[in-house]
Amino acid sequence: MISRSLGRLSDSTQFHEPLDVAGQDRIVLTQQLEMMLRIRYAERFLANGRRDGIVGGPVHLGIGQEAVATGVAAVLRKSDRIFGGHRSHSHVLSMGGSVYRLFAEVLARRSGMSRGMGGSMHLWDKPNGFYGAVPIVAGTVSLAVGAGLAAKLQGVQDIGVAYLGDGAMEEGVVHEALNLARMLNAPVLFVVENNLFASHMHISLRQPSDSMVRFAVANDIEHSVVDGNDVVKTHQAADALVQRIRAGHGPGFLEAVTFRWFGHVDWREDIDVGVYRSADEVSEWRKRDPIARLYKGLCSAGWFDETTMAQLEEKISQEVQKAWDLALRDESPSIEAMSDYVYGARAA
Ligand SMILES: Cc1ncc(C[n+]2csc(CCOP(=O)(O)OP(=O)(O)O)c2C)c(N)n1
Ligand SMILES: [Mg+2]
Repeated sequence: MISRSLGRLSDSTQFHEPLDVAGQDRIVLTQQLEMMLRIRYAERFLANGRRDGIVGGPVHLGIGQEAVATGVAAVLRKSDRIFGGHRSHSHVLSMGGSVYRLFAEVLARRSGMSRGMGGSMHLWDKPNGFYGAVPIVAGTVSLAVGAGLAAKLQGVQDIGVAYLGDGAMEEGVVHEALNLARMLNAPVLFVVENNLFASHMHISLRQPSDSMVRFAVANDIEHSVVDGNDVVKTHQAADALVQRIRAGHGPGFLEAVTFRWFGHVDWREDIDVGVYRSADEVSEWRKRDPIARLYKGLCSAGWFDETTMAQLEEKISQEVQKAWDLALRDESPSIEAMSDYVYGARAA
């Protein structure tokens, strides 16, 4: 039987209440609400585009998980070195990445983040600190350690950041990366989005414990575990870890417990193929919605109301619609671009 070390944190019936925003900065929280809405609206467009056959390649949606990247990005700099994987729309957008260029990439337009040749799982936005995502699970984790180490050798206070999932924790390279990061005291933050699933398999079928921080403990790495649907707690935990990393005390490890509303890939819920994933569980987790919880917290504090929320949603909806329309009108890359940039050696 799996050891449920996470306890309440992984229980879908818990944490439905509004966030406690007492003592928090109203402007920061409003910006975080806006960012989470931007990520969600953008992913909804991608979901619908995929469903309607406008998007050709697969899209891995993180709707429901927006608070993780939003809370973490709040303590990152554009000069940091951030790496992601197959589900990285939120990672790139939370750093200020352009929704238009994300759409253009997924729609295979030459204006896309990877010149339209990579799609949803090959995002790159170095000006905003995003050094890249690849579909190979755990494929960028060791790169983040190297990039952090490079910053240390360069004498700058920038850090490497590796976003990975609970499934990625099962790859051998992650354990080498954790060990090396600690042995060299590399300035790197590991952010594990523990959404309890890898593809269609629940964690209880894959690991003897649902806790990811146990691997940080094993490597003597400073760590925290938070409700990843609470942007305030995620932000606070990331802040404490990153301050320590920038001060030269070596790596940090943040486990954010969360859940994706859609299935593994594209817009379906996967309640038919999922082991342990039922319509009831998805609907319970929807009540733990990171956006609704922050919105309700802001309302309780008297900082927000239905009208301001409607205005904000209208603004984001228009912004995202404009980005989509613009990207749709762009051209696809030429055939030569493939030999120049994919199989050839022309500089990016
Ligand atoms: C090395 C490798 N093995 C398997 C796959 C197929 N695959 C893609 S995503 C995924 C599950 C990853 O789960 P997790 O790391 O928890 O991320 P999540 O999808 O939950 O965000 C798998 C097995 C792959 N892309 N790369
Ligand atoms: Mg997962």
